[in-house]
This record gives sequence, C-alpha cells and structure tokens, in this order.
Amino acid sequence: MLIKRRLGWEMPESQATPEHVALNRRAFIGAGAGLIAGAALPGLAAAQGADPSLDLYPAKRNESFTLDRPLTDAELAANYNNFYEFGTSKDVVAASQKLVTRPWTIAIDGMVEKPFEIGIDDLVRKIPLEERLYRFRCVESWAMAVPWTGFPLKSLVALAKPLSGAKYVKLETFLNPRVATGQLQRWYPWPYTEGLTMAEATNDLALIATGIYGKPLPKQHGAPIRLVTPWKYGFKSVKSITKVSFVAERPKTFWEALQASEYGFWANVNPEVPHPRWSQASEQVLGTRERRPTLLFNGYAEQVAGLYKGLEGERLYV
Ligand SMILES: Nc1nc2c(c(=O)[nH]1)N[C@H]1C(S)=C(S)[C@@H](COP(=O)(O)O)O[C@H]1N2
Ligand SMILES: [Mo]
Repeated sequence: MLIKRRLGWEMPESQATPEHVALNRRAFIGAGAGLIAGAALPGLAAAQGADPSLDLYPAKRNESFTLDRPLTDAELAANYNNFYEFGTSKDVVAASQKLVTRPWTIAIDGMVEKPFEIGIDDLVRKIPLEERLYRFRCVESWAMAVPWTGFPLKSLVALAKPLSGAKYVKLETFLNPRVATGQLQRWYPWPYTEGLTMAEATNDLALIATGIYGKPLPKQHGAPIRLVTPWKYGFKSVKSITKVSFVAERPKTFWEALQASEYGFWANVNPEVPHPRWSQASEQVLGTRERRPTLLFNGYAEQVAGLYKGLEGERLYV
C-alpha cells in the first residue's frame, strides 16, 4: 500500500480551496448516530483476490490524445484524492480499501430498449480498452495529467440502446454506508450522482475509466469503473459507478443538490469565470511548484466547444 508522504512541493490541504461548504452541521448532529454500530466488514481479506481483469493491462495507447505537460507521478495522484464517501480529506487511501469491487454490477436502466445489468468483467471484455493521456482539473484549482485506461462512454451508450426520448445520462455511485462511512453523514445527498447531455456523453472525449497508469483503478481513484470528462471540473468525473440511467429530464447532481450557487450541472472549465469563493484563472500542477494558466475547456475547446452552441444563456462554466 502507498504511504502518505508530505513532500516539499505538495500542496498542503489547508491551502487548497475546499470544495465543500461550511454547512450548519449542528442541525444534523445525531442524525446518523444510529447507523454507526453496524460498520463491521465481513470477509474483507477473502474478497480481495487478484483482479480478474489484470490481463487486459496495460492497454494500447491511443496516440491522438497528447499532453502539454509531463505526467503526474502515479503515487502522488494515488495519494491526493477526492472521494467524499470515504471522508472529506485528500487522504482516503486506507478508508477506501474497504470497498469490495468484485462482484460489481452496473445497472443500465431508464429510457432504453431493454434495461439490463452487466458485471464489470463482462463489460471490460465486451468493449476494447485503450489508454489515453488526459489533463484533469479539480474545481479546487489543483490539476494533474494522467494516463487513464478505459473506453469511450459512447460505446456504453451504444450498448445500452437508448430510446429517442432520452436526453441525459445519469451516473450514480454505490450506496453502502457500512463500507463508506462518509455516507453516514446525511447532510450530503447520497448517492453521488452526475449527469451529461446525450451530446456530451457521445462526444469522443467522455471516457469510462477502468484503469490508470497501466493497471486497474486503485480503490481511491474510483474502482472498478468511473467517468472522466477532462473538459469539465473534476467533480463531474463520478467514481465507482453502479447505475447508468437514460432520462428525459436533467438530473440533479450531488454538488448541485448541496450548493447550487457554487456547483452547477455544466461545470465546464473556464479561467474567466471564478468560483464564488476563489479565482479559476490559474491552476496548481500537482507534484510541482508550478502554476499554469487555466485553459478554456481545460484545453479541449477544439473537441467540445461545439457542444454548447445555442446554449449561451446557460450557466455553462459553474
Ligand atoms: N463518487 C464520487 N466521485 C467523485 C468524487 C467523490 O467524492 N465521490 N469526487 C470528485 C472530485 S471533486 C474529483 S476532483 C475527482 C477526483 O478524482 P481522483 O481522486 O481520482 O483524482 O473525483 C470526483 N468523483
Ligand atoms: Mo474536485
């Protein structure tokens, strides 16, 4: 297991602008107390055998996705995470190891020809995996560059066979407060939910990731399957997905439900639109002392700007 190090160049958490707001927790004290007793974990060690998808890694790199900066150190990326199900600090490695990722089933439902469930190991053998180098930008203003392994979300959409009335894809994380004790904190709108328009979901950049740095995803990165939308702030990239629903109405997302004035549905990266509590003009590159100017759509404007034609009246950058 990776050991948490505090390196000289690492951004101390106290200096990062926290995503969460200072909610009035007093109103909720005691709300989750009744659940805490049931946190025992059966057969944890036995459930953690070798990953059955290991032979698929490393996947062939798709060379059409290039970077303007070096890759972030793998250990650093794996030790500085946001995964509120396992706590609000960046240090969720130990807590997230409780997540059991096999068996793991993803439900495809809503407006589709025929709803179905698919196991992760069937899914990763149905759609070919590839590696892509992507920039990644958290709304808190830290940024990284990592090699994801996965497949385009549009391939999963094709497998799902959505009906013409489907306008949005809604993606949800598991709900299991016994394992993810952050979910005992009931002022958060669990399960973590995200959404994309059908046009966004079928844009080639939207990736379903099952791996990182040439290996299956470690738990803290959202094993065994997560979303990666590199032109949007990181909170859109929902982890540990168990349900993908095709819906007619725009889904209410986790962060929007928590604080709509700070986190909207679109959340496209834009240096000129500040977060209400901090500037988005530049970003701190994890693992360096470098700050770089933030790029519109995180540098992916060529691929995605067209998705927003005619939507100029929307809060596209919050
Ligand atoms: N289920 C879930 N998904 C999540 C989050 C979370 O707390 N829970 N945090 C989001 C945020 S704010 C960021 S920046 C990225 C971080 O991904 P990483 O830890 O793999 O770098 O995950 C996103 N996906
Ligand atoms: Mo984030």
